Amino acid sequence: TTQPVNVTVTGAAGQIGYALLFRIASGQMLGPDTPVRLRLLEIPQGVKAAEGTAMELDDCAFPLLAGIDIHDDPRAGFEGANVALLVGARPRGPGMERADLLEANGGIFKPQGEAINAVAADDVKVLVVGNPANTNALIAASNAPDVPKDRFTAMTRLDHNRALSQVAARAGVPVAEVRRLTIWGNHSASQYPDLFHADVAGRPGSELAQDRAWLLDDFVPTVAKRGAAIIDARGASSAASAANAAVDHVHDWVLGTPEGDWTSAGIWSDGSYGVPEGIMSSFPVTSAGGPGATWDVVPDLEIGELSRERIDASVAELVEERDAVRGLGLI
Ligand code: NAX
Repeated sequence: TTQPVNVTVTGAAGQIGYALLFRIASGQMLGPDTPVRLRLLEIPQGVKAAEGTAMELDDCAFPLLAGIDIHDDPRAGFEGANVALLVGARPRGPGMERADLLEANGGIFKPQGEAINAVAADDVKVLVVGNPANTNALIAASNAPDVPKDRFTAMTRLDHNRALSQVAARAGVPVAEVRRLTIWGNHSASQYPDLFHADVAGRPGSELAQDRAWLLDDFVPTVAKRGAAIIDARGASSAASAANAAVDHVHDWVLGTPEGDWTSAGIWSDGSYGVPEGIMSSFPVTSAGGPGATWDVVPDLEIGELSRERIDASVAELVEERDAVRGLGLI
């Protein structure tokens, strides 16, 4: 294809935006043959900083970058979007209750869902990064009735990549030799990184999982609480690794997951694995790539008792969040 792909990035002036835009413009997200046109969507206070980032993008002279425009109105920002990365969100402020957080984000993701419904391209693919990512994705999808639900996704790829890295380190193998890990549930501390089906340099992940103390007191909490550990060490939340995960997610969705492997993504549940239909939960997924590519849940995995409990607990949290945003009239 020589026709540029329209990529809208919200929160473009934020720290993830700064790490993300250059990767997209260089071709790392959609491949080396696909030109991109960037649409940056910010709130009015973020527009000037976004203009600065756009100047730097110009100064990279990326051969694949066909143009950049900047908007503070969602109807303009999502016009013709083929790929939409919803990064900007309202962070939890001091003393803010969960209901306040969900309501504040509803004020962002409801109008963005409506705008996507009205003006995005027919093939739009949406990735929600801004937290609480799963429920923000649910709000956006629910307010875009004409867009198939499977076009809306929430990012758990950073959790997935964190889990790959932890397993590789534990097993003493290169990270490229770890396959078929799964993040289940919510992108929150309740998430469940599952290595029972993994292939760790040719050995079953269940072997590593036999060390229950390591599994439950080290691996699972290290992955689930990695975001907090980064904030503690860096004095700022994950940015480059989050941007990298967003690039990976869209890359694999559009171009396909590697043969013999899968990845993790928050998707609209179709009821698979006992996860109630109509919540945005993370599953093991593959994509065949190409036009009209969808995330397909990996079928027929055997879920043991330990995994079942952990998945159910994270899913219960998602159901609570769904009920809360339903109560607020956001979905
Ligand atoms: P920043 O605060 O650096 O940037 C956010 C940007 O979004 C700001 O420039 C702000 O002006 C803009 N913004 C706010 N409301 C907007 C709206 N309605 N329309 C357009 N832009 C808007 O945050 P950053 O560190 O970039 O993080 C962005 C989001 O990613 C946060 O919600 C964060 O919690 C979330 N994360 C999600 C991760 C995941 O794995 N799903 C991991 C990393 C990150 O924590």
